[in-house]
Amino acid sequence: MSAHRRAFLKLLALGSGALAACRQKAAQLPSLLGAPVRPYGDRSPFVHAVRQTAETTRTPEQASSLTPLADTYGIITPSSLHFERHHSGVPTIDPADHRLLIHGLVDRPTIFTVEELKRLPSISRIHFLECSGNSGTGWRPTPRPGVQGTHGLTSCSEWTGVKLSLLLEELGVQSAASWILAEGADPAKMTRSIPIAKAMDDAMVAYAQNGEPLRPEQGFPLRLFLPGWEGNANVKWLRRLKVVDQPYMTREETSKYTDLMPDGTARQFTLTMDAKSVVTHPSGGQKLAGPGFHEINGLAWTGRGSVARVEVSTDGGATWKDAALQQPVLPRAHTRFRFEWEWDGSDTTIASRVTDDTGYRQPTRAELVAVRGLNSNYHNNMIQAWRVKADGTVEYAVI
Ligand SMILES: Nc1nc2c(c(=O)[nH]1)N[C@H]1C(S)=C(S)[C@@H](COP(=O)(O)O)O[C@H]1N2
Ligand SMILES: [Mo]
Repeated sequence: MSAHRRAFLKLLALGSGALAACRQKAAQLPSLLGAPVRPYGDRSPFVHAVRQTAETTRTPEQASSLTPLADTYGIITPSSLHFERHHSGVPTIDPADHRLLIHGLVDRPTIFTVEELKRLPSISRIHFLECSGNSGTGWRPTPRPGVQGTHGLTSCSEWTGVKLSLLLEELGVQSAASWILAEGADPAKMTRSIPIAKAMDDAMVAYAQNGEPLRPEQGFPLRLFLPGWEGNANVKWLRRLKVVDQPYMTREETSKYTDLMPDGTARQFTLTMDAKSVVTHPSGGQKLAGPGFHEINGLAWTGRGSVARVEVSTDGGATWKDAALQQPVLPRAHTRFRFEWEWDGSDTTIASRVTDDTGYRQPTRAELVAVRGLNSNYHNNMIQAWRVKADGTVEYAVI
């Protein structure tokens, strides 16, 4: 008999006393009318999960907040819980006043209003967005209490906008063009250089997220969206795209968002996010009610394509078994995995590892450090483990 079937039979074995108590409770349900309709929805007052502010956040320049991954379900992150990272606060932009200038090595430099962009053919795609600083905790010895702290700088939404290739084709890209400088309208005027190949492939100028206009935190009214690429390059409050013939070596691609290698050189323009997975339940800070059936589940994603396989270990990495992948499994999107587990109540360590459809498998911390050393801040995709102690409490662990 399967573990979950046994757990279910235990639930069914309720005594008749419990059934009578349940009927009595039903009879006492209030008969007064409920609350009226609301013009804009809010969640139940009994639901409390919130974005946590990262501990480094002291000023608007350092601001970031983390998605409560342990309290989200499926693959879509509610817009209200999408992680945030901004370098100079969230600007308030009236879309009627906002413009997008596309200039440089194009035949017809053009200024678009938001309304003009919305009149063009649109596309909608479900994709994750991940800061390359996500799970950077793995580089340092300080453990974090839970998965929100270790992995909360990733979220997944349906994004709607205009394909950047459509705009560039209409404007006529000149043959010398090889990069695009993207600039935001926030006080930081954040800028990144983007290879033209990405712009002509799947990049989009997004104006909507999860069925409504972008949230101000996510770049209202326009953001550059680069599926599978590090969060930083997805310039928010997008106001300018300059088509150029070289990378501009901006602050965000020189002193930041580069990783120092053991030989003293730095990895630069590491734009694609490597495959990563993490168990969100049970995870650090949670407490299991007791031995018996528990569903282990979590998220896996890769910037290089789709998740092909997720394996789970319940013995500290000694053995691995395949997890089930929840459909749909979409390219460059969060993928939910599930694994049925019968916990015998002993102290053990659980973890997940993903393999993507390029054949690349998520490394252990030792495998990652052997290649990258310990001077990096970004792009840590090591296997994250959780120790389940005999009393049911769950803690950060490394295997
Ligand atoms: N204009 C602008 N774009 C920006 C930023 C910013 O501060 N200003 N932050 C970047 C960083 S570091 C990340 S990780 C993502 C975060 O996007 P989000 O806040 O929508 O999650 O936006 C990127 N785009
Ligand atoms: Mo970021």
